[in-house]
Amino acid sequence: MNTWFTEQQTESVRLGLKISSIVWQQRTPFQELVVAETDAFGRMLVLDGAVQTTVADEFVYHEMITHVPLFAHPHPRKVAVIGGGDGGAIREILKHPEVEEAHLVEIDGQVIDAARRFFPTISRDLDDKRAFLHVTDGIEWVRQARGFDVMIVDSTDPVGPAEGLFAPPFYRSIAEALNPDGILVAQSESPFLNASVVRRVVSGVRASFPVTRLYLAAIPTYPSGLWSFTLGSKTALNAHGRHQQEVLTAPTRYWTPALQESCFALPRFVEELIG
Ligand code: AG3
Repeated sequence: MNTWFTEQQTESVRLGLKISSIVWQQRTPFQELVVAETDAFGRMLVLDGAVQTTVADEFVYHEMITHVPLFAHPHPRKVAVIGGGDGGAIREILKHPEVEEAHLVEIDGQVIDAARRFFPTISRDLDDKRAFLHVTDGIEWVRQARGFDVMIVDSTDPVGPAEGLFAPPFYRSIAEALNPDGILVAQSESPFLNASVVRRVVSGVRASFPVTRLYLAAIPTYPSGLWSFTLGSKTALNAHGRHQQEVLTAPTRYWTPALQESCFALPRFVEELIG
């Protein structure tokens, strides 16, 4: 089979991946879901034409969206992921022994079902006794949530069901759901190809969090390969050094203690982008 999957990332940029098979394809009530086998990155999950995750590079995204905020927090006990139905963020969060509850709030239950069925290495901890699954609208759910230490917005691009997850009122309601020392992280797209989204997320988070930082990671199957995450903290980020002890119950492949200390140092063009 000589078939190519193409993601139209912008009007003038496409990503092409050679695929050996389409494993599953379905229209859910929210989006078009495709699972395909790629030659270069292994099995891949696509929602509405946008690559969400591949078996070969998912570790970068899932480790960086979780360990950076969890180690920035002095005692992350209660954590929530909004989106992230594949379960990769939950798997990483549960490597922290001090986490007592990891809530997953996914609007599309069929993403969770597909992850369980086709991505066992990513979804494997969704049945952990510290994992709590809520198949519901994240915006509504966060409005009534209280007492969280860390909230992670693991969303798709800001179109369709995820649009409201990029809006300032959502960050405000996350700030209210967090404890006084709480931390938010949201995936904030590519500084090369989605500069206006990066700015939108940073300014939205700044409006509700006194401390706002951006950090980057290299994710080859996402637009431009350079991806950003925006962190908001209600208090100063004090270097309590928890990341220097070997506290994780399973190893990481991208995140390291040294990366934790250096990840907020940005390339100049990104510093200028966010002002
Ligand atoms: N969520 C971020 C995916 C955004 C990728 N965008 C794109 N390919 N146009 C990933 C979910 C993984 N848990």
